[in-house]
Amino acid sequence: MKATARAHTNIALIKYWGKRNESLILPANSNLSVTLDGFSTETTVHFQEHLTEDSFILNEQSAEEDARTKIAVFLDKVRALSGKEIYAQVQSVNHVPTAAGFASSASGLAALAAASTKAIGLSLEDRELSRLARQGSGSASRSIYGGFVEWQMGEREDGLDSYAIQVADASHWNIRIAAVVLSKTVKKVSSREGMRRTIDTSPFYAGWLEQTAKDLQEIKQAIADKDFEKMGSVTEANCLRMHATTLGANPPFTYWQDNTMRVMQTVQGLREQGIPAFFTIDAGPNVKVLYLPEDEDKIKTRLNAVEGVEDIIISKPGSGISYM
Ligand code: 2P0
Repeated sequence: MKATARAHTNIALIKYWGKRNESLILPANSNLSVTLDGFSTETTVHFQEHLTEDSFILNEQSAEEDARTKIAVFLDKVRALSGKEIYAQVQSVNHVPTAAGFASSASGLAALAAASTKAIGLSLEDRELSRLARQGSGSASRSIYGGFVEWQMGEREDGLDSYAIQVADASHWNIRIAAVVLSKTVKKVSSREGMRRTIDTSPFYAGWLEQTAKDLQEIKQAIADKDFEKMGSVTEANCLRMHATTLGANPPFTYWQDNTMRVMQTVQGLREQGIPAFFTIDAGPNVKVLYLPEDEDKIKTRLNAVEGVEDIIISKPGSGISYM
């Protein structure tokens, strides 16, 4: 009753921002991401009859209580699915090129969903695995697949139709994504709390939702056509609109820092010089930059010169779940 799985993290081009059901983790909007080959989590789950509770070792250290609870709550769902009352030792390693606060719940919960279901003897299709991973962390539903992935919000109250599908595989389009690591990052509002506060209090939220449905259709067309300018401009506008909703929340907040703004302005400056580059930002200060492989040297040189940039980690579209 032991299995090991690896999942890569992902970056949303069309953001998931707000839940319509918090306990089932059902999103208020459909969203779309690229799986990144540069960041992954490898997780081993070992169910054993003699255990009386779940344990969790993360990067070779006993995990904190919050993380252990999240794992145990997720494994309760796996036990319920299998009908087996048995506890597990869980060991995870985050493969992140530098220690930069890039550890991701997306790769973590996707790898846990894959390893735990296999270890307990369930044989789930990708769609079922995505639906299960979603209930651990919304963005994990997308990390089941490689390449370009859409998490379809679904319509049902029970969440049975809320799972991710692959839009195009990793070989479809040879783009690059640079994760720009910033030197000082302050404690942020968690994405869970940020989403909740925004959906509950921001008057800008309705406008965000309305435009996001259109953005999703446009970006799917741009991906099918491999239209980089279109894909990048929709991505950047969608990111800016998501972050605008936080400024309208009560109390207002932002994930940006001064060095976040400097990277954004550098990317816009690259475009003014004819180099197609576009940024996107999640619930934190770090910036991801999308560009084409032929521009890599120029992009790296310019980003490395920005005050406050500590490192740049380059990814290509990566693969979905794999078993070791
Ligand atoms: C995304 N984010 O689409 C968005 C954009 C952050 C900003 O998904 O509450 O860890 O566990 O479902 O998936 C981060 O939130 O949140 C996220 P939960 P999750 O990638």
